[in-house]
Amino acid sequence: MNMGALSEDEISAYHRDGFVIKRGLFTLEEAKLVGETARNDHAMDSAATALDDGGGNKVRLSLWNHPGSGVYGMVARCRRMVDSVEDLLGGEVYHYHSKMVLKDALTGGAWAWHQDYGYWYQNGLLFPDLCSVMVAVDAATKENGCLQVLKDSHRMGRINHILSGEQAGADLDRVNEACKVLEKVYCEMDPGDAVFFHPNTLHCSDANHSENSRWAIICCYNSAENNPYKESHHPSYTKLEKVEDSAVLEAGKDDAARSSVEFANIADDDQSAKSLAEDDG
Ligand SMILES: O=C(O)CCC(=O)C(=O)O
Repeated sequence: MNMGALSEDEISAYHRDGFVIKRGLFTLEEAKLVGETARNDHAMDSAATALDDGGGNKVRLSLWNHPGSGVYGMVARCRRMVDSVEDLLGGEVYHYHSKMVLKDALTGGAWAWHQDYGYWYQNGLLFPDLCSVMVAVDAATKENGCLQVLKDSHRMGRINHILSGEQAGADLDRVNEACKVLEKVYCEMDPGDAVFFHPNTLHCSDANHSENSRWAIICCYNSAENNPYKESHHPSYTKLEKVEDSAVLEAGKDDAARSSVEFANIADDDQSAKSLAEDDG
């Protein structure tokens, strides 16, 4: 036990419900720093991939595999994040990737119901021993398309995923049945709040029809013992160098380096959704 930011009750809630919301994991100042850094980050903007959501809007995201030493990297590497995830997964974890979801006002697209392990299973991971942490950069509300989770759905195990448009979605018959018996929770969050969720937790979000953007950073971790058996576009075990929590604001002081990170080319590299189309013939 690392003594991360989550109490024993919160850890139990995660295992019971498949997610837990931690209010104020990051301060408003830290969330603002991440938002300001990202909004001025031309590399992030040009690396952003726009995926058709099937409803006339585009989901825009930028992704990086290694956390780096800028502000985004410090968010992913700081103790309150990593120690908390290690407390949830019961041992050492490494950085699997992070992304910024740039859900812009009026145009930001919807995410279909899916499980992260629905994608990652394709990457040679034997066990769903991973965890995603979404940190609100902007306030996330029902109106601007906050994350929705189906409480308890992690107990369903991995569901088949089918390529729809440019996203992989969980088998809709099963999702519809699950929606009849499980509670849907809107994860409304203030900047700096975080939701930790299990890779088999069904989640989605609506398009953003509001005047307010809903950007969020999502850091994903894999258990060190769950090293993939084959190579993919996300890294195999790479030791995660933890930093103190103060490193987030410290990194913001260096204007030249604060946005430093190497973005992945999702369009060319990410085969996990595309391979579903191939599997389906
Ligand atoms: O940003 C969102 O609303 C959802 C993102 C998501 O589901 C994912 O990255 O897997």
